[in-house]
Amino acid sequence: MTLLEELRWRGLVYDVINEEELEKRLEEKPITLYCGFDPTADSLHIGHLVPIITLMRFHRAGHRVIALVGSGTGLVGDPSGKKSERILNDEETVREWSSIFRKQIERFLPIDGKTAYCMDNYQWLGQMKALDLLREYGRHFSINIMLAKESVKSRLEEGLTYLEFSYMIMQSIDFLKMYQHPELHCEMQIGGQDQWGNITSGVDLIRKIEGPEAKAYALTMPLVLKSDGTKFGKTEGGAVWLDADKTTPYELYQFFLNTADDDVIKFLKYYTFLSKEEIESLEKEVESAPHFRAAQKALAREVVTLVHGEKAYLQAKKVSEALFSGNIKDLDAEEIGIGFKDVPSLEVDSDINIIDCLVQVRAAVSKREAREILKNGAVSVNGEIVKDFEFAVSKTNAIGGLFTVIRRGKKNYYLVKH
Ligand code: 383
Repeated sequence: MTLLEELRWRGLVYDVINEEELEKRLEEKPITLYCGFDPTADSLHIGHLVPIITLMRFHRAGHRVIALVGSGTGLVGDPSGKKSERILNDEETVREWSSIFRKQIERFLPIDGKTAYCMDNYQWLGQMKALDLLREYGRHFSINIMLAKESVKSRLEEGLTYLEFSYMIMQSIDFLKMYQHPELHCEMQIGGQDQWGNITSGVDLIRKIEGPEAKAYALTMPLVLKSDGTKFGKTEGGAVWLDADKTTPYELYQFFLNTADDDVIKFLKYYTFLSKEEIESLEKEVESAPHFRAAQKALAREVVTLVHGEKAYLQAKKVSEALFSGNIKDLDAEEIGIGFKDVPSLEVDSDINIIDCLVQVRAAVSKREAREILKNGAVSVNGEIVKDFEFAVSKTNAIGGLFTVIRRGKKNYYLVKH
């Protein structure tokens, strides 16, 4: 399979400019391509992961890749796919977020300045004079064409300011600058399907300035949708982040582990480097033994290992398995903290009777109910069933002297912190 054939098989090709020519061009000699990321938050999220992994696929196939951090465009705000104007962040915040983005990108691409680069468009956009912008570039942009772009058209009713209207010009200048760059000679841009308008506008600018013979290529990837049609990557708590302090490796593991059977093969193709054979064999397993969730486990393993490394993956898996089987005795205090970050908890500074404890942590609504569930054997403390009404929850028996884990029934966990 050629790279483009592989991307097609993975469902990663939504639209391409010059598909046939691109196919030839990629086989001929290495190409330089880029994808841009605007620092609009203090971390990248899993929506950015598909284009990052796609850059990795090109890099592994021998092409040169550029991850462009948009400290310049981040000060403007892309209207593509957005229903309303963005918040205008100050320069310092954007600069700080850019440096976070750069560090995160370095986890995925070996930025060596030869085969993989990380650029920042503030370098050229930050210096540009208003008159140059209008005279050198503005004259190549037709208002008619700009108004016809989806990102603009869809916002005409809701409202769009001149600031965001100008966004596509900025992104087009980026493509042109990197195309003209003597060392980079970047001929291709990739992005999500929401970026089509901005990317094609850059291709047009290159042709206008460099002449109709200039070759610039573009490829967009589909928006990641779940089988129910909703956007992938959002939880009740918001985005799924690549920063371990915002979304822990365990939470990331759980997120992918909970992928629906109908989606898991598609996501294995998007988010992993597993081969066609491996994915097809997992596809058979989803059909014959869905309850084993082999495909989900492979997906969660690949993503967590890629984003946070093997150690974090093994720990997330261990916590996940212990919670699933109820064998929490295998976990140390750190792992308990990871696994029970969001369960109801109670802080105590001395021993506490089990019945009082069950009521206080709201595992039971009354002492009566607490006795009932104890009698029925529905309560376990640190993995052992407790029936004794006099049992004391104590620091001496706590895991690592810190936590007592209480379970009611099969799935309801509570944490006592000593
Ligand atoms: C800035 C300058 C360029 C080229 C691109 C940009 C950023 C672009 C944008 N992209 C999104 C972002 O930054 O706004 N205008 O959050 C997302 N991307 C990628 C991908 C995606 C897009 O970073 O579809 C998801 O991740 O293109 O929404 O010269």
